Amino acid sequence: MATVGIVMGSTSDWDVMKEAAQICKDFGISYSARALSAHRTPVELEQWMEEMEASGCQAFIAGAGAAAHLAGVVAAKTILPTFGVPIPSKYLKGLDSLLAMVQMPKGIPVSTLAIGEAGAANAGLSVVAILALHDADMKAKLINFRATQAEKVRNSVLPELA
Ligand code: RP5
Repeated sequence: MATVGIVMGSTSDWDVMKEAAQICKDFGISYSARALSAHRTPVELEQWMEEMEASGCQAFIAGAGAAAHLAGVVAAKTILPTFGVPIPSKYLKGLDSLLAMVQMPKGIPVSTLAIGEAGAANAGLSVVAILALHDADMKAKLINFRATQAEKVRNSVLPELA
């Protein structure tokens, strides 16, 4: 049983998508991460999603690059919240991925985050926020995360001019 399903179009996406997995780990949320493609392995993607839903998954995070339709396909197959992470692509640097994900037609939403690592981490944090709605322990962890982050900024010191 995994609470979050993290899927990406290729193993080459893992360097970015591991940020989402790290957030899940840090907050004690179980996850299952797989490289499954909407166009290379559509049957396996559907099977994995069915297994995830049957075992209590509560949200999906999907990362893909270039013609990044994976998150849209995932969203089409579930009513669970689906977050999309645009992966930086070789030639268009992820702008293609971002536009493909964020321009979903009305009716099947993909909640799309920023391109790259920040987007992947924020997808994880978005799932944390959803779980925190009905989980006091998760809510406390998220408040503590924000406080720690703010404290780092408060304590930061800019370098002196030469
Ligand atoms: C997309 O094509 C994947 O999500 C990946 O970002 C991109 C390149 O895949 P590989 O050629 O590295 O497998 O489907």
